[in-house]
Amino acid sequence: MNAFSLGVIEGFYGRPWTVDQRHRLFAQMREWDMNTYLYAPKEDLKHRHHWRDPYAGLEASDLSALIRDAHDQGVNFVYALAPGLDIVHSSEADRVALLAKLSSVAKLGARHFALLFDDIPPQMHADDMQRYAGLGEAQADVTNLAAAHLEPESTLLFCPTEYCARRAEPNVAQSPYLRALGQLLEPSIGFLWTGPEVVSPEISLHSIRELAAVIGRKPVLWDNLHANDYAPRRVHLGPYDRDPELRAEVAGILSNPNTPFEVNYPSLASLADYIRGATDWTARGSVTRALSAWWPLLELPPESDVELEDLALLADALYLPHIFGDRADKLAEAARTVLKGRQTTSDIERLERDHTRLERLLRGLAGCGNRELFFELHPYLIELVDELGRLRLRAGGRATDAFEPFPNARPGSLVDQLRAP
Ligand code: 14T
Repeated sequence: MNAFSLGVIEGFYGRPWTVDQRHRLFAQMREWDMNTYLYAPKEDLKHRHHWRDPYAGLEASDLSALIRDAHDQGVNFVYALAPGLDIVHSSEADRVALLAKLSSVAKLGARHFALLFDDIPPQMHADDMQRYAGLGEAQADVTNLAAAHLEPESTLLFCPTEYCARRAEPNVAQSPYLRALGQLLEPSIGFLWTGPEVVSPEISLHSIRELAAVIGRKPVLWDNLHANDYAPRRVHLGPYDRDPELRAEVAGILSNPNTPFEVNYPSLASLADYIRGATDWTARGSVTRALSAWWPLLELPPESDVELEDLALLADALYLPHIFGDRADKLAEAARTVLKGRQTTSDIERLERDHTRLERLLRGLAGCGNRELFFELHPYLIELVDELGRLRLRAGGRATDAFEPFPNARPGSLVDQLRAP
């Protein structure tokens, strides 16, 4: 792809988004100036486990309507196929099956494709070992075959098995696998990469330049910063927080976000904001802009007394996989003073104020028009309100018995932090 690819990957394990959610996503993407949607839900059987099977009936008509809608909204619909679980790269039957599957999806309207080889068994089939020096050679061969088969205006993305530095053997610079791909993969094919880790807290410019030198092109970032499919009972409402200079080092940024569709507005709006951003861009400013833009979509009743700052507090508590936002850090600090019996007036005030904020937000959202969003956020709000309520009693000296923490708080969650001595 020539233009910078910016957008969304539906690429997680677990329940895929609904047809209706995807239609709403495309409309939103147009507003965000996002141009790429990568269809890769792990649990669509015809995407991965049964990759050879064509779509039929309702599935086929839904997919074709979706592709049309994406293109109407100015979004390139990229259909990803993940044949890696059991493909025999040298098998004529499998090569025919692969091309036939791509053609069948092209018939439904798709112009852009991806082949994904992530999360597959590392062992090659015995037949492939006869024909190829390694897995990189085998994957490059079938991917080039697919590229040659597609229409001239089509594009192709490739996701390697070593899709982050942690998975590169022995490392990025010396991986025979990545080197083979760099040499063999047609230059027009895009190369997906998640950074140093599967979920990368930071992605240095140097790490991307090092990879680019090996693969002979700038990678397209498959960013799992907001993904939550690996962490039940966690959701990420924080900003897209990366070095602004990263934009110039990659051929695109695609976010594979939270599995519950409705909670993804802040993360995706913030990614769009990051791309638009000037050099003085900050994560903090971006999250504020994203939450303000989200506000009307919550459909709060007119009599609601909820404040934007209440929502900002929740977002700071459910921030990013590795960190909390400022407000949540300060709240956790105040909570710790209470548990040590050393709270000052300002600690108590903060606890009371933040407890009040989250209570008000819980009540407000309970009456909001965006029901799905309320249902997704409800468990997190209950947990926080409950824990803060008990801390508040304790801070006021009204809880004489031992502090009973919220049962089963997820380790690392703010609720868990609030009771950490
Ligand atoms: F393709 C890759 F770039 C990628 O990220 N693959 C999966 C992805 O579908 C998933 O949503 C994401 C976040 O959980 O990570 C990859 O899946 C994994 C990663 C692991 F480290 C599955 C199991 C793992 F142990």
